[in-house]
Amino acid sequence: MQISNYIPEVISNFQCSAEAGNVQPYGSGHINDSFLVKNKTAGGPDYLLQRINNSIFTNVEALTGNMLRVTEHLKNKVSSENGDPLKAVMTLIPTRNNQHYYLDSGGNYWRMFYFLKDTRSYDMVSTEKQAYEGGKAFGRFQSMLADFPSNELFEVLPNFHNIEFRLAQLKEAIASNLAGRLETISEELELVEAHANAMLYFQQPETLATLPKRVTHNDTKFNNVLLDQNDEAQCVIDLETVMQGYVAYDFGDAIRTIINTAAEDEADLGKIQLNIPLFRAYTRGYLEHAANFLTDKEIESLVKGVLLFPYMQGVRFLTDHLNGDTYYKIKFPNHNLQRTRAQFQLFRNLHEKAAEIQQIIQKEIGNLKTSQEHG
Ligand code: GN1
Ligand code: MG
Repeated sequence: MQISNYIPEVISNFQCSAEAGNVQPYGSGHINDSFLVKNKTAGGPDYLLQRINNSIFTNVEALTGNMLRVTEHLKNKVSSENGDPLKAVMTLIPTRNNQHYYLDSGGNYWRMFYFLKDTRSYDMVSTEKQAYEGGKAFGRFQSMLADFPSNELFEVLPNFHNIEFRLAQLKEAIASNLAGRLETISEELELVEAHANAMLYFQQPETLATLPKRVTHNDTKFNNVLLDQNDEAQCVIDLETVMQGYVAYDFGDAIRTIINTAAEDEADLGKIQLNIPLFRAYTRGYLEHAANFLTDKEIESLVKGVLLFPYMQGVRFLTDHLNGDTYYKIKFPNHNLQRTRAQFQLFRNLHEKAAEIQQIIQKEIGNLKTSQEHG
């Protein structure tokens, strides 16, 4: 049976007044299926319905528990600052049994949120204002969660951002060569090999001993921030991978989309360049909210995240390509290979400019300190 056939059953089991006949696919996620569901009554709230990919997110119960705790914490913070928690934070809709996910008769897991109207998300950033607002959104997100006991969060996807683990997965994929695609990727494997050791920063004992673990979002692509009609930050979405992590993970994964002048899967590698003004604007917005809790060691680590994320994303896409495209949704044959090449091109560019990137971060920190002293 097609997924959409379950939707009437699913909708009738959430505490909502959704119109089962008015459902459309929504968004550009690589893992879950999202739908926009309209309210039965004009003017009533619409809903975002998601089918959770249960082969990746195997413990939906614990994942939902994380989401509930995190959104409640964020909502309290927003309320105490006189903001509107319904606009600034995603709201999970309960089921008729007062759960926050629903298991349908076909074995699919679903969750539902209020749809935040008059907002937009961008796969690519085009203005400095958008980049700055994105930085503010994720900086604020981390800072509001800085007092949350991160060790109490369930580890939804163990080793999610552990590059040693990702490289081991790649090695396995090479050994099995399930899809028979090994011959065509020797250039990519050369790049992986050449930089593997330098990428182990976050796995080194010295780093582990000195870098604090915090609550991190772990999927800070720019399209996971909703901006309002004036392109101002409104809400951070896609909270399913919120876990304990390093702040540089979120910074690096965000920069992966912000600094790139092309799409994540751009086929024409010549179009993949670095937009430094957008990087600077994001960094400024981020640090304005995060600098007050970051340690010097964390600030130093940010550039490591910037290099790691396109590299690791490329490794993950390449692994999936070798395995026959079983993890990420693809739109055409060899899509994962095209994504890999685009991410590795971005990595090459960033690697060349790492010193400049580092200087910009330092300069923005310096500016912030000066303006605080004078303000
Ligand atoms: C996946 O589905 P989406 O777009 O939210 C992936 C992220 C990757 C991203 C690459 C659970 O996120 O880790 O960075 O694709 N999510 C998971 O675009 O693997
Ligand atoms: Mg995601």
